[in-house]
Amino acid sequence: MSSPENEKAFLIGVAHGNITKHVVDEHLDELSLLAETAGAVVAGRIVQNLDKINPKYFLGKGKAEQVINQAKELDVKLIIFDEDLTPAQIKNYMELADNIKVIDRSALILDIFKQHAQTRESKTQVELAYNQYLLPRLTRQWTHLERQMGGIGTRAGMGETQIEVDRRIIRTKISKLKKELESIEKERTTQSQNRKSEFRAALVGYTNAGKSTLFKCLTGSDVYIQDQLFATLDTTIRRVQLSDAQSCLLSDTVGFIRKLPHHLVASFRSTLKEVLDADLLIIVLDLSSPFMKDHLSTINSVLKDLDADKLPQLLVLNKADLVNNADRIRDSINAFPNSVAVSALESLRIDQLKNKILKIMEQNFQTVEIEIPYEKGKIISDAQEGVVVENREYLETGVKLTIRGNRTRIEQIQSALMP
Ligand SMILES: Nc1nc2c(ncn2[C@@H]2O[C@H](COP(=O)(O)OP(=O)(O)OP(=O)(O)O)[C@@H](O)[C@H]2O)c(=O)[nH]1
Ligand SMILES: [Mg+2]
Repeated sequence: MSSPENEKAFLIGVAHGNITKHVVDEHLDELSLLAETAGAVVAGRIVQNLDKINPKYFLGKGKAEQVINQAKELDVKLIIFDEDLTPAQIKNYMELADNIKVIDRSALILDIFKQHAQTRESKTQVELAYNQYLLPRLTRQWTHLERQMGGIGTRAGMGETQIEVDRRIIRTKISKLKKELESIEKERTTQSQNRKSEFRAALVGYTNAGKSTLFKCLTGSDVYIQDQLFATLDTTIRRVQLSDAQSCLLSDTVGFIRKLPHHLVASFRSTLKEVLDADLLIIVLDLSSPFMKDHLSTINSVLKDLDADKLPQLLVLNKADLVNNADRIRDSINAFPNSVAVSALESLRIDQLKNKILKIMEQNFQTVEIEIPYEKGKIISDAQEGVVVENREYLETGVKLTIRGNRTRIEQIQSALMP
């Protein structure tokens, strides 16, 4: 099996319809990062203008042959299309290209997910998405390639067990994975029920925007941070202390990307929906990226797809330390009404962010007065946890407290006082 570290790759982008060459170039920059994250070395990129998509090779036949020949000359073993290829197109390329693998963006993203999955849940999710992607693409050539070459785009799923050429086996595998996922999800739902009484915020954003770095900065928890796409696949939930009296729960989860393969969105749907069942979405954007606005629209369309577009949002413009131009920072803050510019890496303006979260949290705060008899000493101390004590008065028979806090916490305290 070839080592993925030295897999030389060509990237192919196509300008057609209203997609200009300039846009294709930007998309290829991103594809290049994806390829590097998967372990490839990008040896070149080809941007092709097309009036009409050729059903057989996506590109015209002449161009397709030219690309393959160029690849052979430069000892390139992997060709990656930014566009989705149909199963038939992949098959045609396999016939044309001998030992050169031709894959699309979805296969590349799936490969990265496969490499980065850590827990049983994410491994099962990725495995399911991969097998669903593979099923219509399963051909003799594919299994031949997988066995002969391995590496990027063929690593996931099959490989080890050679006889899995039969679609029936893949189908059985898919239904088994689905069942397994259901049972993992059940366990997780039980755990999450216990957190319902707390204010929950979720970090959401484009991959590599700095969500995990911000998570670490806010919670002190040592999560995995890398200058890589999809470093995080699994969700982590920790507490953030927002002020002396107030805290909330914060989650860090998988990032989004343009054209996230729909099998992956489907597999991760339940995890994502649970994370997004929050009181506040903290959208993390990379202020230093020229594509920040595109990233935001990708995020919003995934959120819409997951029915989470109506939740309160707070925009965090991260990596402000990389932007030297103060005007640009100010313009961006003005352009996005509910936003704050921070540097998670250098812990800049994190207090301002915490205050903003606190303000949103306080919108659903209540202030109540309660009287607790002195003999209920434990309740007296419990009632001052997780709330702001605005006034404390010592009466003859007990303490009168004026407390302010989130509705659920106040209700908990009140019910503890019920006879
Ligand atoms: N200069 C600078 N770099 C940052 C900042 N925040 C994060 N980074 C860097 O950006 C890269 C990605 O950071 P992560 O925190 O892993 O990003 P993420 O959004 O969790 O990414 P995925 O989990 O891969 O989707 C790392 O190299 C970080 O060190 C920041 O405020 N300033
Ligand atoms: Mg991360």
